Amino acid sequence: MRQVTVTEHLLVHQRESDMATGRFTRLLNEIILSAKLISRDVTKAGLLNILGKTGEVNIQGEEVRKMDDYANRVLIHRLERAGVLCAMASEENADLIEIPETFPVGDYFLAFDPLDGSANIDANVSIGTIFGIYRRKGGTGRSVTLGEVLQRGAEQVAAGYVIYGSSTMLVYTAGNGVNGFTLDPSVGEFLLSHPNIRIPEEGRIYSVNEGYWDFWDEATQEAVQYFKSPNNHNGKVYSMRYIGSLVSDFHRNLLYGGIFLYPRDNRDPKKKHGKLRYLVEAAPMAMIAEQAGGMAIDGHRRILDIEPQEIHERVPLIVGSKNEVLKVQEIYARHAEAAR
Ligand code: AFP
Repeated sequence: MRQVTVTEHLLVHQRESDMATGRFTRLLNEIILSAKLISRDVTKAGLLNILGKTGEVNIQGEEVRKMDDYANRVLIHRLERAGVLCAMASEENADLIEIPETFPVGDYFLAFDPLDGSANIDANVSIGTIFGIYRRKGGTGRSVTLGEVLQRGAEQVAAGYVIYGSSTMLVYTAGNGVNGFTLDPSVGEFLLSHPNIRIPEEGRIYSVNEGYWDFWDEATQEAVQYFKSPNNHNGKVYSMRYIGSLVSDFHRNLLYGGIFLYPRDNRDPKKKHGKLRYLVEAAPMAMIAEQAGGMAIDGHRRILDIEPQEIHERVPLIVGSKNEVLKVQEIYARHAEAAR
C-alpha cells in the first residue's frame, strides 16, 4: 500500500483551498517538526534527566515542569523564525508572544498549549500539544493588539493536536474533515493512518473528574447521573474513563465515541468557568469535534461561537458524540428554564 506523508497530504489539500500560498503549509510543517522534536524528548524523558519541575510557577498559578518549558521553547524557537506569524499565544506565557525584529512577520496567529496534561509526565501517561490557527483580523506590521487576534473559535483556519502516547499521532483539521497521522520513528515521518475520522454519533463512555461532584451545580450532577443510570435512553450504564489529560481523553472518545465534560464548579472563584482555556484547549478541540461530526458546548452555547476577551480565558467544555452532547444541552436548558 502506498503510504502518504503528512506533507504530501497537505500539499494535495492546499491546492483545493484558499491556503494555496504555501505559507499555511510552512506553518504546519514547523508545528510538525516541533512535534517530532518534542516527541523525541518525551519518549526519552527519564533518560535525559528532564522530568520534574523547574521551580517556577506559570501564569495559571501552576508549577512549570521541565518538559513544559522545553516544549514551549521548541515551538517558539521554530515558529518565530517561520515568517508566517504575526504573534503567538502559549499557555505558558502571560502575554502575546511577539515576533522578534530579526524575523519577518506574516498574518497568521497561533495559539498553543505546548504540553497539555503535563501533570501526568512523571507517570509516563500520554500527553499532547494542542494548537489553533487564526488569521490576523486587522492591522499590519509588528505591533499586534489583542483585538486583532482574539476571535471566535469558528474563525480558526485549522486546529489540531499531537498525542505522545504508545505511538505519536498528529490529528488535525483545516476545515474539511479530520485526518490522523502516526509518526513512524524509523523514517521520522507522520504517515496517514486515520483518514477522514468520524466520531460515532453515540458512544458508551463518559469522561469527567467525578471527584468534584460536590462542587457542581444540579444540572451537571443530573447530566453525569444520566450516564451512570441504567434507565438512560439506551438502557445501559456508560463506562467512565478519565485520564486527566485532555488530549488523551478527547482522542479516545473521538475514535470510540463518548462524551468529555469539564464543567464549571465552585471550588475556586478564579476557575468558576472550569479549568480549561478557551484558546488553547476548548476552541481547537471544538473545531476537531465538529469537523468529525460531533459537538462542543459550554453547557448552553456552541464553543466555537464564544468570543474570548482574554488570552487565558477559561470556559466549561462538554464535547464529544452528538447524541450525548445534545442530551447534556437539554438537561442544562431545562435547569435554566426552571431557574427563570
Ligand atoms: P495539566 O497540563 O496541568 O496537567 O492540566 C491538564 C488539563 O488542563 C487537561 O489536560 C485535563 O483534561 C485537565 O487539566 C484535568 O484536570 P483535573 O485534574 O482537574 O481533572
